[in-house]
Amino acid sequence: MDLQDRLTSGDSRALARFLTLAENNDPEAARIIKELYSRTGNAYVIGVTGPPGAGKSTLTDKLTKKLRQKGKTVGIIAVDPTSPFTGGALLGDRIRMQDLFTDPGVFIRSMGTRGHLGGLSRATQSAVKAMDIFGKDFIFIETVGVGQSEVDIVKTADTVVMVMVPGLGDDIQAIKAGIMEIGDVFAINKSDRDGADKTKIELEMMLDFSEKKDWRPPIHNVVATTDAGVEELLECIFKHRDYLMDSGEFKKRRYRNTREELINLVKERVLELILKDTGREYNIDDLVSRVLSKQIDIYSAAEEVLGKISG
Ligand SMILES: Nc1nc2c(ncn2[C@@H]2O[C@H](COP(=O)(O)OP(=O)(O)OP(=O)(O)O)[C@@H](O)[C@H]2O)c(=O)[nH]1
Ligand SMILES: [Mg+2]
Repeated sequence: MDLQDRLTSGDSRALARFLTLAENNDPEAARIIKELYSRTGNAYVIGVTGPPGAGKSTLTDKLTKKLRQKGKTVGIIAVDPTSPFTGGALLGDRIRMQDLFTDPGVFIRSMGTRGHLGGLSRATQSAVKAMDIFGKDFIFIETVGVGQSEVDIVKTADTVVMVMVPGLGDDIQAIKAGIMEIGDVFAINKSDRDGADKTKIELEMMLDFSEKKDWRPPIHNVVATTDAGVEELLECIFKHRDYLMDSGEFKKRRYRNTREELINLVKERVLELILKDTGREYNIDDLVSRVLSKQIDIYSAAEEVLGKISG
């Protein structure tokens, strides 16, 4: 059987193999997705993000166990386990999610920041598609909520769970612009620590001041390590899903994401074509030097590059 058949027949080694191809931007991964595209779009994608060490993996582990109890299958994509903030997280995740590694209904994959950033987001999107084709009911994408690329990745989820911890104080102020708009559900994890109620009040106040939308993100106190509040958090996620479905917002989100993905693919492909065209690498660095030394202006430089495909 070839990889494609093994993937659709539920062979998890085939899924692992496929994800490696996707990560390496191997054309075989794109070919398989092309063939099986009609099977995508069924899994519900949950983004889990928040500051380093907030308990995202522990919470994902607990949410996954609840979904398994309900008979659902789960895929987990942990993005960026090699970031400087989270050194060794991969090993940590193995410990935090160890029961899940032996559960055939769960597939866990870590994706590193290898290559450049556009590549990571494409690889993540391919991974979501592969797990979806594979038949997973729910897919988690865990990313550290630091940096635009991580935010872009998690924005492709259907429901984004923002994990906060007590005592963030000024940090909340600093990151609020980015987080307030992408969080659909807020979890204040480590609520066994002091200041959990205060953090909740602060977050509620911030929501009061932010732009009013039809869906007001619920804020939930949880303790991932003891499972306290996790069932209620999962209910909040389901409520958000119902809201998306009933309001038509689900279709709008998927439209927005597909549009963005399409544009990015085209952009990436065009750039690739230009830079690799006719077998000789286009020397973009040379052009940059010429712009800097004012031998050419930047608009003409861009036209020169584009001229390679249009003319
Ligand atoms: N006290 C307390 N500790 C927790 C709780 N949840 C997680 N932790 C601990 O916090 C640490 C980090 O947990 P992780 O689940 O790895 O956090 P993370 O957000 O995935 O971390 P990175 O992926 O490295 O950013 C671990 O030592 C956990 O045991 C909680 O609710 N209360
Ligand atoms: Mg983690």
